Amino acid sequence: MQHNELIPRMRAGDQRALARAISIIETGGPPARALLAAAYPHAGAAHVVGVTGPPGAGKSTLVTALTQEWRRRGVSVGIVAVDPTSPFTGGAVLGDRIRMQVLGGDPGVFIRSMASRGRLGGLARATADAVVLLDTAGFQVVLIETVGAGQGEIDIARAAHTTLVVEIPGMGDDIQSIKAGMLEIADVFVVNKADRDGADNVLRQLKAMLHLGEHRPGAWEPPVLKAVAMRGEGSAEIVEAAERHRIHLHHSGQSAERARAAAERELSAAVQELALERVRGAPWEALVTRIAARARDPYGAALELLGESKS
Ligand SMILES: Nc1nc2c(ncn2[C@@H]2O[C@H](COP(=O)(O)OP(=O)(O)OP(=O)(O)O)[C@@H](O)[C@H]2O)c(=O)[nH]1
Ligand SMILES: [Mg+2]
Repeated sequence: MQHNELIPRMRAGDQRALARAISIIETGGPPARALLAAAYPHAGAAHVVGVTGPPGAGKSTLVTALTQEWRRRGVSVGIVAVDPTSPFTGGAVLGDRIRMQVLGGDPGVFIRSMASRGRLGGLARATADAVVLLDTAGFQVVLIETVGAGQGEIDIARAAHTTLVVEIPGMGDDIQSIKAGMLEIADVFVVNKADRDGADNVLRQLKAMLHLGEHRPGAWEPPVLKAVAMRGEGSAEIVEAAERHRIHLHHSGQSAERARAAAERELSAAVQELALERVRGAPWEALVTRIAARARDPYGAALELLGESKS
């Protein structure tokens, strides 16, 4: 299959073409950029929903349940499960596959696990580009599952229009598992595993935490919703909250604002990636050695690499 055939094919619903295209962008480099350039004008219609939370919170189970709910409503769903762990263990990826198996065989669903393959710019870049491809392929909702562990994952979540933060009872009485950053990015809180003791406690604490923050009139108030993802309970309310949030973004003008902020991040990341790629030649290792030995300073070395004279 020629590269330039991939975009029309995946837009016609060919999932093999889409899988191939995502592999190309995972690898990165000029073929990835050519593909993305061809895809970009077609993207922008999907509702991108991030699902993040601590390991084992039931994110994959929830993603499966939400997908089933959206499918009942006739909405097509593309899923990107991001595995920030070692590409060699594959454990989480395998778990996701098994968990999401029930979705197999539906042409309105596409599932892809992403692992870091050493692409410059990392997993966050590859994920953002994969989302563009799913969007281009016509999926109306694109779900991104990430473990809310570090800055990289928060960056991934930031690329979403709507971010669901999943919490569970039994992580200690206080919800310290919620990092400040997570509180900021949450548009909807989901207390999953509500079949367990302590769910109402977590619910109350989250609501109390949210009330502590300042409330501006007309601002979005993140709802706190209970779920038993394993049994699909709460899925309808969560899907509805996500859709309400999307409408809020449009009516409040935040859609346009966020699109600009995203465009700025994209541009800045692209400049970084291209600049790095351009200079990753022979002198790199030698310069690193010299900088480590304080025989060279990083800015001077960077200017030299970029071919500019020192000023
Ligand atoms: N009791 C209970 N268990 C659940 C519920 N939802 C998921 N689980 C279980 O929690 C475990 C972890 O579920 P996953 O969906 O793999 O969780 P995850 O957050 O995707 O995990 P990682 O991707 O590895 O971080 C599984 O054994 C699920 O069956 C629920 O609502 N109640
Ligand atoms: Mg998972």
